[in-house]
Amino acid sequence: MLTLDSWGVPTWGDYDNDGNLDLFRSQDKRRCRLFRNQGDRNFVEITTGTLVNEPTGGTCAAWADHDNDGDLDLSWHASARPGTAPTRT
Ligand SMILES: [Ca+2]
Ligand SMILES: [Ca+2]
Repeated sequence: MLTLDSWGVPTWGDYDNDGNLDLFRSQDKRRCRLFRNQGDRNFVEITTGTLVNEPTGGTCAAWADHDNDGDLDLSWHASARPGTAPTRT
């Protein structure tokens, strides 16, 4: 069971191109979380890499192939910090 302690947006995308949809969960002002679909109804949390190490978290996210290279890219709006409104891709 997945428990989360902040609001955010779940979004599905196949980040590793294995044919199984993976789950990215933005979390406001907390580290975002990425779960790799094992293909057998089980998910494993990915805890390393840029997608999950943004300390400010994010409020919304979407997968798309922004640069047309055939791989999904993820954009999310980072949680507000005083004087900034960054968007990560
Ligand atoms: Ca996948
Ligand atoms: Ca791409």
